[in-house]
Amino acid sequence: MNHEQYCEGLIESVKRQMNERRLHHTLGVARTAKELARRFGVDPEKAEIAAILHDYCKQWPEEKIRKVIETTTDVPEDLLLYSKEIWHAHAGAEIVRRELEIEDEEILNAIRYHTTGRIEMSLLEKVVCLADYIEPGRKYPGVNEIRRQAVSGIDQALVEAFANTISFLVQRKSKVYPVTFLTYNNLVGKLEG
Ligand code: DGI
Ligand code: FE
Ligand code: FE
Repeated sequence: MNHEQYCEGLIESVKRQMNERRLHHTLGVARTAKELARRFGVDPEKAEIAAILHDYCKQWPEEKIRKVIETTTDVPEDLLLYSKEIWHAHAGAEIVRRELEIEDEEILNAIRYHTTGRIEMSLLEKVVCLADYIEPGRKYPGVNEIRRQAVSGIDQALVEAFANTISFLVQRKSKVYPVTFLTYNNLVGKLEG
């Protein structure tokens, strides 16, 4: 089986987990991740696989996602204290390991950290995270500035992206998962050199 056939199979599995709108987003992320991977010199096949799977359980019932997190040993203990919007990334990595036998740790980490980021993200993790922010279907205030930054560099673009998310959460007076701040600070530190 070649890469294209393998991806088609993954898309068939992904289709059963989500509505058409979420699938359309997923396919946009896959295309964008492949493009960014080529631009920034990471394995485009791994980027495509991680992107296809990145929101695998996003539309699963909350209780099912919580169960997965509670039965997985390497999920941060405080995750459940923060927005359920961030749970699907850690849970998704574990679920595709169990259900689709994805064993590549680089791919699993790209899924696991696509929402919150983490300190010292790999280039593959950055590519999937950024692709999620700027795929063609995304429309939110500030998205075009992130797309512009992506031309200069992936760290610049991610600083713009995390600044956007943090501002949005603070504006709503929502909690911010501390790792999101740490990721932002780490990237700003890299840019300041
Ligand atoms: O799954 P997607 O909608 O494609 O995108 P995502 O995985 O980046 O989900 C991000 C959502 O989670 C976004 O609407 C903001 C929300 N959120 C809530 N708390 C946090 C958070 N995002 C981050 N990065 N950190 C948080 O603490
Ligand atoms: Fe997501
Ligand atoms: Fe997404």
